[in-house]
Amino acid sequence: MKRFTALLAACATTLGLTALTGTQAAAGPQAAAATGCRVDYTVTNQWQGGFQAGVKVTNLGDPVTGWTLKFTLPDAGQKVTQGWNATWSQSGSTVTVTNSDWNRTLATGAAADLGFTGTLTGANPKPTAFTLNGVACTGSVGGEEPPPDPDPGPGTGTPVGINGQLHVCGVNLCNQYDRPIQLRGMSTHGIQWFGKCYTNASLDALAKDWKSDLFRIAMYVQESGYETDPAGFTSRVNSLVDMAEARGMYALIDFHTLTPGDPNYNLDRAKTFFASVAARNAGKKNVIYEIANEPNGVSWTAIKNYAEQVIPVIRAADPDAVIIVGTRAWSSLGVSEGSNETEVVDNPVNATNIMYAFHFYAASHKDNYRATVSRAAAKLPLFVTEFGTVSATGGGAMDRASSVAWLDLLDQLKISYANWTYSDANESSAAFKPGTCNGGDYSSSGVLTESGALLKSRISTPDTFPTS
Ligand code: IDC
Repeated sequence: MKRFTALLAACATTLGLTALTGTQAAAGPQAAAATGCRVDYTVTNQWQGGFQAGVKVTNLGDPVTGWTLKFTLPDAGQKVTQGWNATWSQSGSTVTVTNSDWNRTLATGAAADLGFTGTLTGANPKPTAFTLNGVACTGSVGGEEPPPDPDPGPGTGTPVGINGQLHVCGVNLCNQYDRPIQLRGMSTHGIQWFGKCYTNASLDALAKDWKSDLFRIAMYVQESGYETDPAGFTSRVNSLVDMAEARGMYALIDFHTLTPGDPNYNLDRAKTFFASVAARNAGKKNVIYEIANEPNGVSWTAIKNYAEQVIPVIRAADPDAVIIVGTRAWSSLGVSEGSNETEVVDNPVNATNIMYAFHFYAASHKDNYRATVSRAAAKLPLFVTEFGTVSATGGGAMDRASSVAWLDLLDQLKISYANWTYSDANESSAAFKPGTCNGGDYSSSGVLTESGALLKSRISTPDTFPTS
C-alpha cells in the first residue's frame, strides 16, 4: 500500500499540477482591469471507471466578485458525477463551474479549491482550455508544497508513527507495543455540507497546531449524503483518509446514520460502502471503522444483528482494523431511552477487536451519563466517537464545567474521543467561527469559537504514548 501511494503521488506530480497559461493585464491608455488566472489540476485518485481531481484556480488579476470557470474534458468518456465547493454542470465536453456564495469573491492572488469526481472509459487525459470569466488561465505554476511523506513509520513523532496498527486489548485501545493509549481529536461536520473545511491547510492546522491524534470523517448516509452518490462519497472519504495518513493522524471512518434510527435501513448500503473502503484501505495502519453513528428508536438486538452482518464484510477485506459499534439511543449505551450498559454487557456483539461507541453532549448529558461510563468502562471497550460541549441540538451555550468534568473522566479512563465539529458551522458546537473556512487561516486564536478554544487547549497537550 505504501508503494501504491508513492506511485500515485508520482503520477500526481507528472500528470497533475499542470501549468495552464496566463494572461496579462491589458495595457494601453485606458488601462482595463488586470485579468489572469492559473489552474493547478491534480488527479487525486483513480479507480476502474472513475477518478477524482482537484482543481485549484488562482486569480492573478484584479479582485473578482462572481466567477465562472470553464474547461474541456478531452475524452468523451469523462463525465463529472459530483463536484464540490461550487456549482458544476456539463454540456458535451465543456464543464462550467460557478462560484458558491461563500467563495464568490476572489482577491488578487486568492484561490478557490474545487474538486470533482468523474467517470472514465479509458485513459485519463487532463482537461484543457481553462478560462476564468472568459479569460484563458495561462498563469505559471507556483509549485504546490508536496504533502508530507505518508506513513512515516515507527519511531517518528506522529501519532500513527509512534503507535502503528491499533488493536483492542481488554477494555482498552492498545498500540503496537500492546499498551493502552488514548486518542484525542476532532470530527468533521457532514462532509456533504462542509467539504470546504477539509483542505491541506485545515488538516495541517489540525495535525500541527492542535496536535490532534484523530480525524473523524462524518459521512452522512441520508440528508444529501452517501445515498445520493455512493461512488463520489466513497472516494471523498478515501481522500480524507489519505490526508490524515499523510500527517500521521488516525482516520475514523464514520458511517453517519442518524435518521432513520434503525441502522438496518442502511444495511445494504453499509455492506457496499465498507466492502469498498476496507479493501482500498486494508494496508493502512491509520484506519478505524465506525459502522453506525447513532442508532435510535431501535433495540440493542437489532443493532447487534446489523453489526454481526457488517463486521464480517470489513474483516474479509481488512482483518486487523478496530471496528466501533454504535449503541442504543444515540450511542448512549441505551441511557437516553431508559436502558443502560447491561444490555450490551449481557449480550455483546459476537466479534473480536471491536469497541462500543458512547456519545454525549455536555450541556444535556451529565452525572447519570458519567456514572454509566464509569461503570461500563470496567466491562466494555468504549470509544467516544462524538461529543459536544453544548446541548444535544449542537447549539446553545457551551457548558464548560460539564465539558471539563467529561474530558477529565475520559483522560482518567484513557477513553479516546472526537469532538463535534471541526467546522465553521453557524452553531456553537463548531470549533471555528462562521466564515473561517472561506479563508486560509485555521491557526490564529481569533478564528476559534469558545468550544474550539477549549478543545484545542485540551487536545494540543503532549500525548503520553508508551513505546515499550
Ligand atoms: C447535527 C448538526 C446540524 C445538523 C443536524 C442534522 O450539528 O448542523 O443540522 O445534525 O443532520 C448528533 C449527531 C450529529 C448532530 C449532533 C448535533 O450525530 O449528526 O449534528 N448530534 O445535534 N448526536 C447528538 C448530537
